Amino acid sequence: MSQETNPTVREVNFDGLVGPTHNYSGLAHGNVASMSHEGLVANPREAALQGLEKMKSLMDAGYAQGVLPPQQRPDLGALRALGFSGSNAEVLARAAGEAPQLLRAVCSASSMWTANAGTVTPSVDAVDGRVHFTPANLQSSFHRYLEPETTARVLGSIFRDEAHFAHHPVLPATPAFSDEGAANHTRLCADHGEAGVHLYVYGRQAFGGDDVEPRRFPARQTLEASQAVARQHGLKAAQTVFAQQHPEAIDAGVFHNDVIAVGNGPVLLYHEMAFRDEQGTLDALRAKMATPLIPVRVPTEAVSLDDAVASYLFNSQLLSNPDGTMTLVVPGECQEREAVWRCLQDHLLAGHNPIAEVVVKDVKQSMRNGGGPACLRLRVALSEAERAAVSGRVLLDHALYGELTAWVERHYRDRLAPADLADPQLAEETLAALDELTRILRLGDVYPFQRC
Ligand code: SUG
Repeated sequence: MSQETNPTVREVNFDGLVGPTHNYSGLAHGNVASMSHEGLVANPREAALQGLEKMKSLMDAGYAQGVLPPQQRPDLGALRALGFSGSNAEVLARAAGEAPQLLRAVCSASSMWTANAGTVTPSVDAVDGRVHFTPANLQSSFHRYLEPETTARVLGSIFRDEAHFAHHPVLPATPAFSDEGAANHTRLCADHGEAGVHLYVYGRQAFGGDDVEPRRFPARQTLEASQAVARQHGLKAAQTVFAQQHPEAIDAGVFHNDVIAVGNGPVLLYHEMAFRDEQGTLDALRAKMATPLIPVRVPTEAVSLDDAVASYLFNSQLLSNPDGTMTLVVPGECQEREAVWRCLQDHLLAGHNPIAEVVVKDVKQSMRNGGGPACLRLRVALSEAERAAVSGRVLLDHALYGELTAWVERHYRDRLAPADLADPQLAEETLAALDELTRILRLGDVYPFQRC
């Protein structure tokens, strides 16, 4: 590692702004919420405002908050590449008539879940003292495979100062290197500015091994992908632990590790079914961490896998407070399940661990597509100098919050059904809104329609 500890490092949560085409198309196989809400009428305006409200309340509580823009949807370039031609309106009409599933995929607002945007290694852990980024290839579904190109451009634009930030290529978009980013990566450490150990959780091995694969739903992360990201970032064996996700959890709808575990600092909050080898995973972490691991285990008898998936208890944000305590930001659905709410009160808050506060947030619009508070954010630990080197206007303050809220209210619809996606007016509205957004966020021309 290049540096000693750096006390100025803080975790910045970069939340994805929900895009104007947010809808329920049931695109995500293995994601129970997405599959069961297919066809519902979505409210993109409410979705974006719920996300902004979460960002604002965390900013007001003193946490560093950033924002990442949505992607260009419909992705007309993707439709053209698949052989649909003519004007934008003709391309949309042809896709709607001949391949409605493709139209739905190119309209997904899935880039809101920035925990899948990529994997980040803070500078304190990197040999060259820079923050390292790899955008996730998201190759396991077509609608998400469309994201990494723009993600790379957005991350490259915001973290463009080469003295502080290093960007790596997206892994080959093929099943062997299936990568879903930070949703399967947890950094454990004492304070954010101290050396950390990186826990990578994978669902299957591409090139053999003794893994037992899920039978019902796909495993979206491979060991080989996680190893490649760690290698790109220059991490040594002493800094990494690779653990297999429990296949039964994947089959119950746990399509990412962040649906069943969340870590921050030395705390790892997890369900007993999170890892195939629970004890081996904890032992490996303990052997490599410089500070004692604080495992907070939730047994099945307290919260069943079904309750964990339905409530997204583990898709909470675990945030560090200056007094050493931690705050858990849970989705409103946790209040609706008695066992989960009881676990929060009796097991987590009353237990012997740093979790001292539970904050409930309503992100229902995102939750219906399987995205809770933790899916909506990409954690980037940055030193004071690195925060100063961030380009664009993406660190939230009250003025930016006000402008983004007004922008959403000006441009977003409050009703969107899958059948509305063919409306050429929706595409026009969206492009106009995004063009304005790049000016608000001072990002430059990151969208394909601005570059042709
Ligand atoms: O990849 N849902 C996303 C949810 C991602 C949640 N992210 C984390 N757990 N970190 C997914 O399954 C549904 C989109 C739709 O059906 O329109 C979707 O892509």
